[in-house]
Amino acid sequence: MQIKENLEKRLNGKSLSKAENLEIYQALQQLTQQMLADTPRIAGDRKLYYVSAEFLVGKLLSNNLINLGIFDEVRSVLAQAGKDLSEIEELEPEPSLGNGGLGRLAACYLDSAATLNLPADGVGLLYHFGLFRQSFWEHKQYEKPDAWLTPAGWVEKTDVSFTVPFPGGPVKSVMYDLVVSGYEAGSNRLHLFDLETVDESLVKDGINFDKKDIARNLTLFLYPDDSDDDGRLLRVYQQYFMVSNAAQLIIKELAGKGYALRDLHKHAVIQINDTHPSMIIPELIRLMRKDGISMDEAISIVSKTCAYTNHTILAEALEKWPMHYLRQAVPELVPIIEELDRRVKAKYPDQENLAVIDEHNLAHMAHMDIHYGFSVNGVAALHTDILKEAELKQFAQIYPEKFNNKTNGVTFRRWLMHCNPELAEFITEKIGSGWKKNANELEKLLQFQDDSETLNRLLEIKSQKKAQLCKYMENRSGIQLEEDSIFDIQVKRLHEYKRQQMNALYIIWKYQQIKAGHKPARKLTLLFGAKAAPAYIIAKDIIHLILCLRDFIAQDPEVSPWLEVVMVENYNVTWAEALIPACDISEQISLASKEASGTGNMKFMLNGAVTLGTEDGANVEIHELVGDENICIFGKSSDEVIHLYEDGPDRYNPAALYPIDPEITQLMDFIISPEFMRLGDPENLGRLYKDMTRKDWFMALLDVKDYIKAKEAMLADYENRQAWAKKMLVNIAKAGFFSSDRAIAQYNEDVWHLR
Ligand code: 26Q
Repeated sequence: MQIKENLEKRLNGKSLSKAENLEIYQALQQLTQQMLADTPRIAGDRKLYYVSAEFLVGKLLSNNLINLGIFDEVRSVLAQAGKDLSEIEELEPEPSLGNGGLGRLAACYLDSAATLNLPADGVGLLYHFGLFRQSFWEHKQYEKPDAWLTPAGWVEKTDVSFTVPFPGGPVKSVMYDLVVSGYEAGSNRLHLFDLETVDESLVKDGINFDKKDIARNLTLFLYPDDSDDDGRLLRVYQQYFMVSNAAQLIIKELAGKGYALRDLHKHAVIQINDTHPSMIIPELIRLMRKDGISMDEAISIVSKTCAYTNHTILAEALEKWPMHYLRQAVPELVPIIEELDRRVKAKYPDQENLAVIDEHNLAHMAHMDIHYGFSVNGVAALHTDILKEAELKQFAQIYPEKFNNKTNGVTFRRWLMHCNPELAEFITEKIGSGWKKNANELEKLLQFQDDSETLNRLLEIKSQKKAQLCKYMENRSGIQLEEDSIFDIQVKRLHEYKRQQMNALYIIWKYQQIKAGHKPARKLTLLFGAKAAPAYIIAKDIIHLILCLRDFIAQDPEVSPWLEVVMVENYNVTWAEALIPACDISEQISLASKEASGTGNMKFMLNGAVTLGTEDGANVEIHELVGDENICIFGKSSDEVIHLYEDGPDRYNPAALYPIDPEITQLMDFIISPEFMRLGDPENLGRLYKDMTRKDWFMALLDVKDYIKAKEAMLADYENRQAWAKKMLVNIAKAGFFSSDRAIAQYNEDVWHLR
């Protein structure tokens, strides 16, 4: 049946042109769901289970339409009826089942695994409330629960259920499935486990709730990182619930294929996404022991099945659970974890830094993964080097064969074809459509790097995407952006190491320059999007600073024609899809050595933005690929930074810069100046000022002058439009390496060996 007829049948005969957008959305969703159900399930004799506490999938309608190959057809059928697909899509709620990079990466990887027709399912939790919904009031962040689950959505209840043994008594799970479609390929599943007894009515005002009643609250919330302490025990319960279900599902599927449990490692591979699912190791051992397998053999089988990805080098983000938590939440795992620790200590009696359980009775989840998994990978070349040479050096020395790098990637279906169809079509016009299946073919664009017609088209498309963002912004926030200004964008979680505060210092500098009469060649619009973890005080102070700067500048008629600050409320995947294609300057300014990879940097590059960044994470690889001409790198190197941290008391001290360096003093003093304090809250601004001038743990003051210089150089470069367009072109052409298809192919080649 034709799409139009099919939709109208679902609308009970109503014509498309007469139907409301919501009705059309529902009809389209059902049609798509039906087509997904009809796509062949990818099968194989050796399957991957990607276990992750987060899957930040984003809206699914367009993504599925693209993967089913009917996006263009649907769009034009709707257009003929006077309907706009992007307006219809607006009605879809976004599942926010992730905090940021790690969760979004998991979603890109599922997309690519299905596209490559690899048997690979995701396993995670069905949070009733995703990451909190952010709003701003009086220059501050407020958090509200995000009830994203709607009765008629993409998630389908299955009849699979397991019993999870908790100390307070067993609980029963329910498995929900989301179809993961590959691009013109078969489909896999994302299995999300829920607890039947969860009670949404526990959530009243805000995002606080009774954390003690496990049976009623287990899957209510996704944890924001750097969460408050009293949630930690509940997080252990959540993690155990996730891995126990995952382990039982894996074993059930193995048995379903007729294989013995001892052959697990031959038919299954488990990717542990950061340490959040690490307890799957002792849980599998526990289940094997129950099945009569000896401890030695169980450990050996599990160690051949599990692989671990590390996503962070920040010590405070590495999970270390107090043993008394584990005794309380997962008593049956404790003797197993103790045995795993005993074996390590027996083998390496003099090396305390290899222990699973340390002298403070903390269980190091990463250590357990490294000893009892067969692969450990970092997520960008620099990150893996730092793991091998510094953070996890003691492990790399005893297990050199386990360590490998897998530089992150992003799916070009969502991050180009869906969010920037104009650019995607133009690329296809120039080099054919082979790039959609083989992203390296984007390099063919290089032959046009001196072709002024191509360059002009790139500039036109960028203007078009900027105009679209202006409209979108006006509709959603009532803010009128200036289309002809330079769009400089920093969107990512709010964290001190990502240094949104350094960007804010640039804004202060620019404000002061304009006040002093140095008018720029063109207006600059700085766009931010970031959620701060609710308990992360300094991060919230940084949001406060940015929001105050926004209004302070907007109220100044001398400066506002040249400078504007915008912070979007509730930044999420949907916002990213609108912002990234419209970006001129991509801000990737983390303190070198701190950002494991970054994936936003890749999405921006792919959409023709030029990176302003430090030599950190995957920026290093972007730099290598595009060359000095097509990226703007500044700041201290990771080696320098690592030395500064090693130098102990002689380490970097901001007091050497403030109040000694007059330029830095002028920037910092602005924050506590009476006229600025009048607009903001003296408590927040005072605290941030103190922190930045006395601690500055992520060294914003160290790099800020270099940063200002680099940004100014970029703004000057921007004025040579042809030269800038050439930079855009080279960035797009070289982005192929950052396709998640490449990343997944490498995981499969080196780690998974699926078949
Ligand atoms: C830990 C304990 C308790 C509560 C929460 C957490 C928690 C939650 C989320 C710890 C970490 C996260 C998320 C980490 C994350 O997103 N890391 C990012 O991963 C990306 C994909 O590899 C990288 O590109 C980023 O550089 C990295 O910051």
